[in-house]
Amino acid sequence: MPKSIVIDPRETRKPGKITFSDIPLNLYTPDAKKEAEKYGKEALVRIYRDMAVIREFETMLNTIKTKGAYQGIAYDHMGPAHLSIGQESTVVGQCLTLGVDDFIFGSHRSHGEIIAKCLSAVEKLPEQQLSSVMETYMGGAPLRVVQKGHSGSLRDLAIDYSLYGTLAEIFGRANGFNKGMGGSMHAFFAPFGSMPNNAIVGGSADIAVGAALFKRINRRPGIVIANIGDGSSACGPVWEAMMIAAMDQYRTLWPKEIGGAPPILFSFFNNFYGMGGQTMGETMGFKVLARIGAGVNPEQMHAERVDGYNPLAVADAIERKRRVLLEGKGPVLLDVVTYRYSGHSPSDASSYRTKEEVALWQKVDCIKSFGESLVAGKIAKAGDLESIQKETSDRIRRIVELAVSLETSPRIATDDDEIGAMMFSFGNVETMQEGKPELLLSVDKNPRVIANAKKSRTGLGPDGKPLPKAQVLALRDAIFEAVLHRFSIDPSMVAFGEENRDWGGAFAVYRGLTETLPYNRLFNTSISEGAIVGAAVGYAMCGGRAVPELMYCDFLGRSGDEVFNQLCKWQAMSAGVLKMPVVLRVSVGSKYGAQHSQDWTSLVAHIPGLKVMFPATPYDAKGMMNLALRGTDPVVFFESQRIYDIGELFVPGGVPAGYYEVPEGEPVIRREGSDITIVTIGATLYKAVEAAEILQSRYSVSPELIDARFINPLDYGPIIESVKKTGRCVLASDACERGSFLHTMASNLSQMAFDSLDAPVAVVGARNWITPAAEMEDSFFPQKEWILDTIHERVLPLEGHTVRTNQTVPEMLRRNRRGV
Ligand SMILES: Cc1ncc(C[n+]2csc(CCOP(=O)(O)OP(=O)(O)O)c2C)c(N)n1
Ligand SMILES: [Mg+2]
Repeated sequence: MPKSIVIDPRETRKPGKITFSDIPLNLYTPDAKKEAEKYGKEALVRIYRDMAVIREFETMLNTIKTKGAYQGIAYDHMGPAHLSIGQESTVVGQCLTLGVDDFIFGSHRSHGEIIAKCLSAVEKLPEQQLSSVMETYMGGAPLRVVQKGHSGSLRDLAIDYSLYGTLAEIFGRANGFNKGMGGSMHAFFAPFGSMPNNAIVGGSADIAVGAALFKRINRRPGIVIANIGDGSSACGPVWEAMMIAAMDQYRTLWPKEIGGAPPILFSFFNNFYGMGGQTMGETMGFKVLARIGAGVNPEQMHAERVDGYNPLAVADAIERKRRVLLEGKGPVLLDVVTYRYSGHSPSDASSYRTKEEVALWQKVDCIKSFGESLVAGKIAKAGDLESIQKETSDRIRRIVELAVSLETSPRIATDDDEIGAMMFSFGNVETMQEGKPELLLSVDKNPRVIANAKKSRTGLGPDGKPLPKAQVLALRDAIFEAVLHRFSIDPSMVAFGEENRDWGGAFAVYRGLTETLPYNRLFNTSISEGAIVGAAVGYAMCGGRAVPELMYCDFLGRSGDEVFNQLCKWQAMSAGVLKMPVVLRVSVGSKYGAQHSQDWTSLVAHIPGLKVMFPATPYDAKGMMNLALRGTDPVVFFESQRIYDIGELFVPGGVPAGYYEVPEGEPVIRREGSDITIVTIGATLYKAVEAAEILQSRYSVSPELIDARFINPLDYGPIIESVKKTGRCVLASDACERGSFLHTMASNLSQMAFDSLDAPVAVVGARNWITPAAEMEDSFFPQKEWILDTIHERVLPLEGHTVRTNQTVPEMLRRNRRGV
């Protein structure tokens, strides 16, 4: 079903010019009377109080970091504290009109955001809901600490609770909102709409887009704000996030009732510095950050500059933009002008700016100025404000006392039962959300399902010989079956990436899905690998299941941060509060040269927090995809382009039509033998099958062939059992030999099965070169001869064998010396 938008040369070649709309700069006009009417006296005083609380909280952290004590309470805080002293009005203004359903994501400098969002929720939540959150979150542990001896109102208690949960988190304590696993730069409190903060500059941008997509697609209320710094406006993933957020398709192709573009607001807290780099005049060329929006879409992202030193100017902008977002007309960009007096961190000597500049901003300090306006407008008396300062200082002192005490606020155990147990959630969840999955066509009417029904489910004919490829249910069909099954039962499931829709998936894995799924469940994205993965992370952490795709493994570098720092870490950094049901499909190429033919399984194997799977047969592809798609952990699912066409050659009966799963982490024996164990990962299995046949027929050596199929988690048990029997082991895969995961496996086997080994464990990998042209590829990827020659030279001399390649130890030495 091709798209209906026609690109007409008569239109696109017409001469003309684009005119831009004016970009408003600081157009809010303060009006004390109107503001008092609109917000009421109490709310205005609360703005002052909230700003004062944040200021005191961060002043406390600064004092502890620089002097080792606060109000006489000594403490050595070893971790970071990126303070936003001076910026309080931005966050309090932002949260003034936000509801609990509105989410904010932030940066390394987000203590203020967490506190502002929590205090806003404390004010807005009905009392019963408020106490229920506090009583149930982490089994009520943080609540019990602040409850002891507290005599004020429930909302007052909830303020203590918010501050204590945040500070305990910063200090790495078990009562922290994320059990101390997030710490200062990653702390958050989801029940109040304060979502993960990110130590990677700009890291929240694409994650927040994913959260906004979740809201849109699953019809959830509220908007999503990505609070990021001016420095982050130069980061690739931030641009990618804006591109995905601004895609035309939300308005042109998605069902109207979805409501338009995802409700995402990119809020740049523009303090004019990224550490010491000055974004206005030095490291960037935009002069005014709000200009960025004009390059993104005709609406110019509704961008404007807001005076972030006036909380009410920020509140006004958020309220107006919120309406735009809820109407589906986003994305929105705000350039929120602000300034931090504190250094980038407490150790920053501020050598990049003058004292005079800091003094200029201090003179118009947001808290001082706002206090003065309250007094001038007769909203509060100077004495009231002094009382707020005093109460705040007493409150922070109380919280610090509780948070520094190891007795009241212990740390979690640093072992596998505690930290290790947070790495994966091992969920078994049929559907991430309730409801009826949206399908355009029932599964049985899907054209590909109908076509597949005519195919042989086994790759072997009655004579035991492989059937022609066109007749068999291939590996790509097997993946399709698993994906379609989960789409048909989990209403929250979405898949997106490049060429996911009309093209039929980059390698035809999704052919037929377009007919069955509306745009809001299966869509093409811009060519934004970082944001594709980042959006999936945000979508999943809000409670949906996402299947993003990287067209080639070689593009993993483009999504490096999202895979290596986000996808893998948020379950543990949230102490299990968040789940990460994301299956990242990664196609491993061949025949396309150096930048399209690399197996990078080893890169992801190295990163804690990822499950890594690499099926090599259709049976496994379906069973492993089924397994991945009902879990709640991030899985990087590798698929080799070399074998997308292959039928099932190992499992008698072929690929079952119904649902089944491959047991997690279990390697499978493809051929039993007694003299040598050959373990493969991925498509190298088929080269090893050829080598095994020669070993048996030509040299009477009986090989046991194991397909690891999992990289993490991996049960070494069956491999060790095999090695115990054979005493010898060779490992082979298409990954470049140096740094390959196979070396980890070899090292583990050498230690775990040392007594059974008669020879060293040998590794056969691809050459440590660029992948040459298709015609020369056999000199790069492991061939059956390499396996045989390696066995002959390093494991078990094969009588009468003539080597074709040099797999000797001196050659290994030579190659390593040359770095190849
Ligand atoms: C990807 C990345 N690069 C560099 C850093 C180191 N770093 C931490 S904060 C920062 C400056 C960020 O500036 P900005 O986005 O304006 O936020 P601000 O610190 O001003 O709040 C840098 C370079 C990082 N954390 N992540
Ligand atoms: Mg900055």
